Amino acid sequence: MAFTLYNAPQSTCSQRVRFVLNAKKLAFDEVKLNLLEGDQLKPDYLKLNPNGVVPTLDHDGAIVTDSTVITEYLDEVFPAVSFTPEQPHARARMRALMHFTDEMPAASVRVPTYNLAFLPRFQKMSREEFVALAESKPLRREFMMTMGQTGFLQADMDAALSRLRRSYERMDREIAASGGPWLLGKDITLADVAIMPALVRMDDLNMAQWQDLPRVVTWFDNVRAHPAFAPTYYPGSLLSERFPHLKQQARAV
Ligand SMILES: N[C@@H](CCC(=O)N[C@@H](CS)C(=O)NCC(=O)O)C(=O)O
Repeated sequence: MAFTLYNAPQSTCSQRVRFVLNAKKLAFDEVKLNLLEGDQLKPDYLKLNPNGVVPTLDHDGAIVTDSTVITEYLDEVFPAVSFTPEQPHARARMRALMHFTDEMPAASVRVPTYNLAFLPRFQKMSREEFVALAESKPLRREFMMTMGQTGFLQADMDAALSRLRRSYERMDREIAASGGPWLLGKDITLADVAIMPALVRMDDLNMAQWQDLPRVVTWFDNVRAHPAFAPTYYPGSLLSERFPHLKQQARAV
């Protein structure tokens, strides 16, 4: 049994999959793609993942894409350390939270990420180079063109931060309703794994806005204390390690 994970150290979607592999103690080879250099858009990689994004898992030749799908796949195939509740209704709630996460915090976190980390690189490109880059991205063409070479507008940034804030408030309500300490109660599930990287990213950008929500503060402490956390966030996994200017800059946003 062999796993190869095509991923990127700082990619939030990749971090979900690394967390589950590490928690299950499944050894895996990592192919690290340089997303800024466009490794994810090369023809050989597009054959594995036509969306041109990471992560992609190769399990003995079986290719699985999309981070939440990969984490569910791993939980089905290796259920010994389970992240999925037994009871069907609890499973449905877990999946609903995963959908919420992809729609709200995981999507919103891209706005500050791109504005703060990637924009300086895009600004150095000619218009033609930038448009060609945007057009080469199967999923993110319009996102890139909206950002343009001057960055997302303050209104876009404010909207993303508002959506993130509402996501923390939703977490708070879910933890309160389930009795915590995790979103669905006493056991960590894939719903917790799905939302984890968004909070880690915002904390890394010095933009954590959940300090007044003690249940979320405790949740964040717990996720960072989980044995799978440190091997997942190995050195080089935080954006601020690659772009040290970020911590300073974020304060000014
Ligand atoms: N829904 C996909 C989204 C994957 C995704 O957006 N990956 C980002 C990194 S977190 C990526 O590869 N971006 C490269 C690009 O936009 O060109 C998943 O969860 O796997």
